[in-house]
Amino acid sequence: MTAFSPIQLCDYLSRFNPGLAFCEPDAPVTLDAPSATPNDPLYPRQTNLEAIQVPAAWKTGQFGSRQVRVCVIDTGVDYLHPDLKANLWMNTAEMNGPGATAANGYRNGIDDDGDGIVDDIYGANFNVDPPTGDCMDVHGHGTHVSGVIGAVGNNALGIAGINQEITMVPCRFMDANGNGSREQAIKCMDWCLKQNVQILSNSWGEVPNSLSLQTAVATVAARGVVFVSSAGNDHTDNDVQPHWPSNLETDTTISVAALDATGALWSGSNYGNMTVDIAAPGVNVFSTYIGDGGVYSPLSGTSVAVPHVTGTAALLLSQLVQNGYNISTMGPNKGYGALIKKVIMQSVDPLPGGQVAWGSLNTAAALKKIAAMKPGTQSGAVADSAVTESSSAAPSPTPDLSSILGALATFGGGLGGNSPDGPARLDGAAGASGTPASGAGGAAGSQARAPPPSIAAVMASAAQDFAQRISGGRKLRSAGGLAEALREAGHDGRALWQ
Ligand SMILES: [Ca+2]
Ligand SMILES: [Ca+2]
Ligand SMILES: [Ca+2]
Repeated sequence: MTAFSPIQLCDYLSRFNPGLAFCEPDAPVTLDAPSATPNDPLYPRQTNLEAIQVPAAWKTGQFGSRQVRVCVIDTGVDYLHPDLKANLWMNTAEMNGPGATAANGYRNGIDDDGDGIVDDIYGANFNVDPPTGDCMDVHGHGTHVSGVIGAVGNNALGIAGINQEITMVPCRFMDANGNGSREQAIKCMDWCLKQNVQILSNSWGEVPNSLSLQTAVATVAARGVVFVSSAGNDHTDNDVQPHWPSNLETDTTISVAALDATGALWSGSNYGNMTVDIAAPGVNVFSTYIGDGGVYSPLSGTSVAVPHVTGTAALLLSQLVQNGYNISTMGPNKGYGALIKKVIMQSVDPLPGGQVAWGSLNTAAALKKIAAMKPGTQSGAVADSAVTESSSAAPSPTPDLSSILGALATFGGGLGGNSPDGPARLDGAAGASGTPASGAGGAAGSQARAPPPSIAAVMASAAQDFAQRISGGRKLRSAGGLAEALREAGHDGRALWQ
């Protein structure tokens, strides 16, 4: 059969459709399909991806999945950024509320999904009281982190995220200057869990430790949710001088140091043979930023290293989805956080010097370990004994974080279990020079108030219980371990403040 020319085709169609208003030649339809060599024009500047073997991971055909949800607990996200928008969460329950239309931005003034936030269409903002649904980033930090995790890939625009497809859920707890508090961060964790996320990305730190923080992180771990956090930018040893929350140790928490462009530990990064798990690129990393029309910028710090681990964890979960796993963390399911941590730690490249517990992140090696893993089968490539933490125990009742917050709120004022609430600090907002950010905060809050003993006792007991459950009865890694932190917190909460 001879192919019609466009004009012949028009003639042909017109014969049978006298009312035909117009016709035009067909053209191939192109999708923004992911690619192992994405066409994003700034991709050549993303040497950070090559450093952790992301292109090799993509070559296996794994580019991420919309079914994987990552909460970015930070300064918010520019949800209008053209290179992020398609990979951001949108709350369909709020969008389908009565009277919610595109014209009013789906804002009907009602908390349609009952998660405590009115019109949280793109995310939530706990930096203000009462919290709102406005998670727009007016700082830049959260937008940068998000781009590393999941900027839209192969859309001929900007950069590609480690996950070319993903669902990112922004929770803002910091203001335009990068100031937030531990209490606000815990509220974000609580809200994020309600959205059935599988990973929490935390590029902040230097908050005072407390039973409330420990309990919150333990609750995250009990749900099987991965908790990635930054080791800090003071070039200090976290084994000696604890950094929170990164020093909290569970089977799903990962503390991240930063590497420079040569693959050595960045001169500003905190370290710790016992308390820092892994290192990832953190100097002059190019990613999305705030600004009109879609802006990009380099940043440095352990903050920037975190999303490399977060993004890798998300890519692994996408592979599990593809292999038939149900990765939901909603009860009665328990997520795969412990497995994901184990796989990432057992796939590192060596980092000489013992500056971190495991080594440098290798995304392709981690993905390879689980490529053939199927539900109900033993994970042959993953050694059970190589990580100090226990493997996932049987599903246990999930504590409700909001009830913990409610109990603590009765203390009045800040949410301190043993120490006052204090400012949280971004672990890295440095510019292209790679110098560490001085950050905000660093000063302790008001004098510690002794909480009512009865509630404190209940909290201690609950946290001990979580620690016991998570450790499976085994001793957690020593310095910075949750059990140790609990003991120290019971001794003197203020001693834990940096
Ligand atoms: Ca809501
Ligand atoms: Ca609504
Ligand atoms: Ca892009």
